Amino acid sequence: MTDVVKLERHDAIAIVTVDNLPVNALSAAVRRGISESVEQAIADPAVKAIVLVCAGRTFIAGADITEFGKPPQSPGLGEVIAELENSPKPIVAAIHGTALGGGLETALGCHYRVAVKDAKLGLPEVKLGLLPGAGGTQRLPRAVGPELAVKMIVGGDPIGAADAFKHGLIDAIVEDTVAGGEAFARQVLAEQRPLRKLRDDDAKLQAAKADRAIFTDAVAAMTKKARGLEAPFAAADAIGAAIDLPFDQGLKKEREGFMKLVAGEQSKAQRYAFFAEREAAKVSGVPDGTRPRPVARVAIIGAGTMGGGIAMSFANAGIPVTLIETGEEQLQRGLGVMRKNYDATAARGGIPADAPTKRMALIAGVVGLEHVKDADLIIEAVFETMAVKKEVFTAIDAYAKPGAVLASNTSYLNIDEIAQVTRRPEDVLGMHFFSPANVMKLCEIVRADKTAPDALLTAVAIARKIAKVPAVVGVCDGFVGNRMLAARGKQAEKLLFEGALPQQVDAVVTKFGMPMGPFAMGDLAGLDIGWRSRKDRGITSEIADALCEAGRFGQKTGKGYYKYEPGSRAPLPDPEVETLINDTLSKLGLKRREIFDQEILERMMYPMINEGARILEEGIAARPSDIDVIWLYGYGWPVYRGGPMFYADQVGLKQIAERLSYYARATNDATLEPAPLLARLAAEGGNFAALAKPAKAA
Ligand code: 3H9
Repeated sequence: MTDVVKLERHDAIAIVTVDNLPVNALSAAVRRGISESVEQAIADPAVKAIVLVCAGRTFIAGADITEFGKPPQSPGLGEVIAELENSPKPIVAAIHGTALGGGLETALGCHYRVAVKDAKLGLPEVKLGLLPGAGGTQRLPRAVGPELAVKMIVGGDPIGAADAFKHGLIDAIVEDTVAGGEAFARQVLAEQRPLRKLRDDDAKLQAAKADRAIFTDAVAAMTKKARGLEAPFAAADAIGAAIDLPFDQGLKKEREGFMKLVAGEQSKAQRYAFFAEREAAKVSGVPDGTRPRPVARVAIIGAGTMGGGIAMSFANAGIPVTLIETGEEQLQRGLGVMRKNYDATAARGGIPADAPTKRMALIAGVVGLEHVKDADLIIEAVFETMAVKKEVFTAIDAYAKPGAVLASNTSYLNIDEIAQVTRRPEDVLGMHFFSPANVMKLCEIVRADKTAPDALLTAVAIARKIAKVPAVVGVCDGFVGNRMLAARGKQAEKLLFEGALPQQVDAVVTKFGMPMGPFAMGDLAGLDIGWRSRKDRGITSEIADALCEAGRFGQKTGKGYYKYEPGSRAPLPDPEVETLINDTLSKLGLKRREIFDQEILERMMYPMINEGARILEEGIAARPSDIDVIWLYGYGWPVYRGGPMFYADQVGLKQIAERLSYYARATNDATLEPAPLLARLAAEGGNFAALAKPAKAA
């Protein structure tokens, strides 16, 4: 019919195949193709039933996200779905891969759905700051009941075929989409008519109509973590309309909600983040045809918090790990912590009951660095000093097999220097995981001077395989994330000397959407670490030093910038800290001034953005979007604000440059002057987005 949709006939069964790689997104051509094919099949007297299938790796994975924000093209998806639903001949959607968003909505417009056993079905629109806009909020509750519909639509996670079958979302599990779909279609030919249209089937809504708490409780549970986000609440409203209103009115309500969200700032940021994440996996400056090296076994050195978390990430992906410690006691302690973590997750229902044993079985704990010899990738996660790292890398070099990739999990040390102690610097790079490493999704992949392209791609590929989001960065102190964080930390500290209190600074940062402010974060990490390092370097920071001298090391001592009730991690403002700050300032002859929240916000965010600009200038990050990915996945930057560089473009670079210059003068701090790149873009009326360089696919 068209290039992207084909129509064939197998006797009485018409097969409509969508073939729009890579994920069969519903572009205008696909919508037109489905509509025309179905029309033709209906008109053909020899056709008695229609099967809708997809070529390639997946059923339709949704609307074409790149079309959002552009003028709409006919036919709209809603119209196509109505055509399917109103077809006088039964239509069977046969699903493999992932039927997502508009893809599942298309399937919900069909009279029957079948799927292969590893298929997944979901409405993930909330993750793009949207709600399902082609009837999903009205048909899914009618297919599976409002409770599960809320879970799937407001939460955005897909379900597997077995669950889908159990809850009536699909009618059968088949071996193969075309053969299985066709066989199913023949089977239902003789079934009683009229055909079932989900729009007319209110049976599963009755319980929630009688007792609205079924719906509101489900919404409350699913929106608990939706702070600051608009889409989950709008999606819940649309599902509520399915319960309260006739189908067509519910559909209208859904449409209004969708149109509002798709035009809004949040969805724009979330769609940007979706593509930024995929872009980050494409590495620039790698010759065409470079392939990652195979990785069958990984060795991790160090069974502490980081090493253990990294080992769990590999075991979670089914990759065998050799976990190496220097002594039996440390090893057993590390393995014990991992087992406890797994058990706790299983007890919460986060993983199947047998998963802890299965995953621990993939982790072989051993003592002695010689055990790295079988590994294709070795990740060092030992104490953060250069001397220790060098010692460990010298030993790895002695034992590792040729071609193994040697990675350090350092969060700031110079990888070039580490690589120099080996005879194979081309195999050395950084893989900087974030704590807790089994939870946090970011992995900064640090490309050193001599890192070979295929070693780099190996790290990127394996990071994706263990469900991390990789971002390639260059060597500098703190790499991208921690270097920008340090720029923010410096301002946070200065604000205390000028009159702000920790809770005021933190409140501005959390109101912006970050999970924690800098002072609560300091308390969590432990203030004694910075204190010791300042002492070593002969540096003072009078307020932080005074806190440590008073034994206030943060959460671990129940007191830091805040106080903590026993057993609680909730930071409580402490009048003693205010007194301590006042005393320190009077000793230094400083006076507190009133500082408004807007100043705090600007001084928390703009210096970070400025540092981001320097990072781009120096080529430490290849693209502004890579920096955004690092903040989204490593530091909990709110996805609806896209990331610091995206946010900067929204505020306007001219405004940011002006404010930075102002603060440079007002606080006598030349480091706040706009970086040359930022100053240039601001003067030209430019933005970071325009700098995005296309990369070659990894
Ligand atoms: C929606 O449906 C709204 C409707 O309710 C209402 C309409 C009125 N569009 O992720 P991958 C690209 S909203 C355009 O690396 P995987 C992606 O950018 C949509 N492009 O593969 C990448 O391009 P490139 C609801 C898309 O195997 C390539 O495909 N649906 C789309 O790891 C491969 O992607 C969703 O939110 C798209 N919809 O994962 C699903 N999807 O190679 C979004 C992907 O140039 N998609 N691309 O970098 C996904 O979750 C994953 O892509 C999927 C495959 C699980 C499907």
